[in-house]
Amino acid sequence: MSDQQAQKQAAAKAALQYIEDDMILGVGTGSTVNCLIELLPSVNLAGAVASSQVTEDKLRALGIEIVDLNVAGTLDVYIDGADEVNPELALTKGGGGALTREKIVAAASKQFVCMIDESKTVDVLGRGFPIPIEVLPQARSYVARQLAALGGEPVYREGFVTDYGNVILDTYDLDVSDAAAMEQTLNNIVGVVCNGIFAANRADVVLKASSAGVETIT
Ligand code: ABF
Repeated sequence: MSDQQAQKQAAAKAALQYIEDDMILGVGTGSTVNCLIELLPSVNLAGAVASSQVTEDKLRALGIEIVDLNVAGTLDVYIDGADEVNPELALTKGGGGALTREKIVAAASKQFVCMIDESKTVDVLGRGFPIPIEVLPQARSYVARQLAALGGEPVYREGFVTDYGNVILDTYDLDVSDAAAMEQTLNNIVGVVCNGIFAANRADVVLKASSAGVETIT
């Protein structure tokens, strides 16, 4: 097993302490979350709200009841991974393409617990990893021009369609030194459904695994 995989597993194990019996848990998407999902049979959940179809399918396969977010109401805890985390605990998410549903579940949760391995921490979002932007298919070209005008370099994620039938523009070179401001600027472009900067819905707790163990950052 690689060091990175071991760290993902360690972060997932540490996240278990935030889960209480009989709660409806918000469950994210990605390889770190997959480590958490493997551990969920050891806890007694009332159900789960899934942030993607892939996660939903994995939870169902374990016999965990899937609850519609509209029925669940406000969740106590949402646990997910991230592609990047900055010192203010703002995140880049959406490498797996599930950013819109992830942001909805994060917004509807009282506490967002984010599990990462040590490769995910950065000073400024968007310098290593592009910002994924979910766009209505018809607006793809228009939005790409607006992103270029902001100094970004959008790359169409070919062959990928989101759970909502939209497309993704992975955008390099945006100035994300003020994550909250850039999140808002991107939201204001007509045709953008959601962007992968999670500043308004930043993590409340980050569990960062490294070879030294798991650090809790708040
Ligand atoms: C999801 O999975 C995404 O928002 C993020 O892109 C990704 C993190 O992936 P992994 O845990 O596989 O590194 O949470």
